[in-house]
Amino acid sequence: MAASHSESLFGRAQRVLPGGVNSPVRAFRGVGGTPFFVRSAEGSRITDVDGRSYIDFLGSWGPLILGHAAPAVIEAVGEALARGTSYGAPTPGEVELADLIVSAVPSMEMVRLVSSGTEAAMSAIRLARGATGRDLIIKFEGCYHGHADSLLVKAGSGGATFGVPDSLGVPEALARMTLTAPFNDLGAVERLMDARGGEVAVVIVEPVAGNMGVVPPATGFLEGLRRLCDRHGALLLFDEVITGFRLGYGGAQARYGVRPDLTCLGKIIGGGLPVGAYGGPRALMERISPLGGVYQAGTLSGNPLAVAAGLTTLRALADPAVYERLERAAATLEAGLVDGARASGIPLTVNRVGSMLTAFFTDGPVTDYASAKRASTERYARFFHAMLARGVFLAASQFEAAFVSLAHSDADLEAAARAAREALATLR
Ligand code: KE4
Repeated sequence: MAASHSESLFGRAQRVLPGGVNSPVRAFRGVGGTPFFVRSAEGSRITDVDGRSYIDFLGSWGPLILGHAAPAVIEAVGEALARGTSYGAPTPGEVELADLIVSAVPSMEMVRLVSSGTEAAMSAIRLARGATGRDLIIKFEGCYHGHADSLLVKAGSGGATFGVPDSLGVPEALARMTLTAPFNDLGAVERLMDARGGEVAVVIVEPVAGNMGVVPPATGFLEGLRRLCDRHGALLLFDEVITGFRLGYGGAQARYGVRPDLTCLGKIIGGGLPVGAYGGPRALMERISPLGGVYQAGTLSGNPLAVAAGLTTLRALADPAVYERLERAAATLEAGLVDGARASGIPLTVNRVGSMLTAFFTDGPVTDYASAKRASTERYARFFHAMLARGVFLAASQFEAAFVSLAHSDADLEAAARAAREALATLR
C-alpha cells in the first residue's frame, strides 16, 4: 500500500529534524506508530495531511481552551498582523495583557511576559534565588517545568537528598542544587527542609500535576507547602503553565485558596501563540532587570501577535459560565471512560480536575509518580491507537493530560464516549 502523506513526511522529517519533530512527545514514541502531520484544525477537530480528521482532546497540550482557529482569535491576530509582527519596543497590548493577568491571578501584582513556559519557570527560579540569596530548589518527582537545566533533575539514588541529572548535558554540580520529593508527600518535604531549609530558595510545584498524568493535590498538601516555606524562609512557586486559566480564571491558586509567592504561566495565556509569563508581589518583581539585579530578557517577549491571541482568549474566559460548561463537558468524557472500563472489565483510574483529565490503565488510586508509573503503558498505547482509529486524538503518552475545550460539542463528547467504550472492549 502506498505510504500515507504523513509517513512520507515523517521519513523526510527524520532526515533533518531529530526524531522528525520539534518536541519529543510529538514523535509517538510513547505509543508507537507514525505521528500524523497536521494540515489544519478548526473548533474541536484537527485534520491530517491525508484528510483524516479527529476530535482533538490534546488542544496543543493545553493552550486551545477555545478550540482551534477560534474566529475571535483569528480576527485579532489578523488585525495585529496587518500592523506588523514585532517591534522590540513596548506596545499597548502588552500592558493590557499584563493588567488582565494581574487582575485575574490572586498572588500577582506584577508580571513579566516571556515566550514559553520553560522561560517562565527558569526566570522565576532565577528570581527566587536572587531574592533569597539561596541556591537550592525543591521540585517533585513526575512534575515537569520545562527544560531549564536546574529542572531536568531527578532524585539521587538511595534517598540521597541531592539531585542527579535527568538529562545528558546537565552538570552534576548544578543538579545537586535541586532536591526532589514525591508529589503529595509533605513529610518528605519536611525532612528536606529540616535538613537544609536554610539553603532552599524556592519550592516549585504544579499545583495540580499534569505531567505524570493528572494528579490532584492531596487535601492539605498545598497548604502544607505554604506553611513549610514560611517556616524556612523559602519562596513557593506555582507552575500554572497548564492550570493557569484552565482550572478557573484565577487558576489553581484561586481554586484551592493557596497563595504562592511566584507563579509561572504559559499555554492558554498565548491562545496558541508563544507566550509565557511569571509574576508575583511587587516587592519580588521589582528585583527583575531593568529595575533590579536579576537579569532576564527576550527578543520576542510580549510579541504583538501572540499578545493579541492571548488577550482575546483570556477575555473569552472572563465569563464564569465557561468554566461550568467545561466542567460539565469534561465530566461527560470522564463518565464515558469509566462506563467503558466497567463494561469491558479493564482496570482504569480516571483522574480529573476541571477540564483536564487522564485515564490511567491501573486499578489503584494514582496519587504520585510512583503510582502513576504502575499504569500499563502498553495498554495505553493500544487504547490510544484504537481511539485514533475511531477518530479521537488523545495525548501520545500515558503520562500526559487530555483537555476539553469550549469547542467540544455534546455530539463530540458522545462520540468520544462511544469510541472509548469500543476501544476499551478491544483491550480485553
Ligand atoms: P513550554 O516551554 O513547553 O511552553 O512549557 C514548559 C512547561 C512548563 N510547565 C508545565 C507544567 C508544563 O506542562 C510545560 C510543558 N508541557 C508539555 C507537556 N505537558 C508541553 C508539550 C511538549 O513538551 O511538547
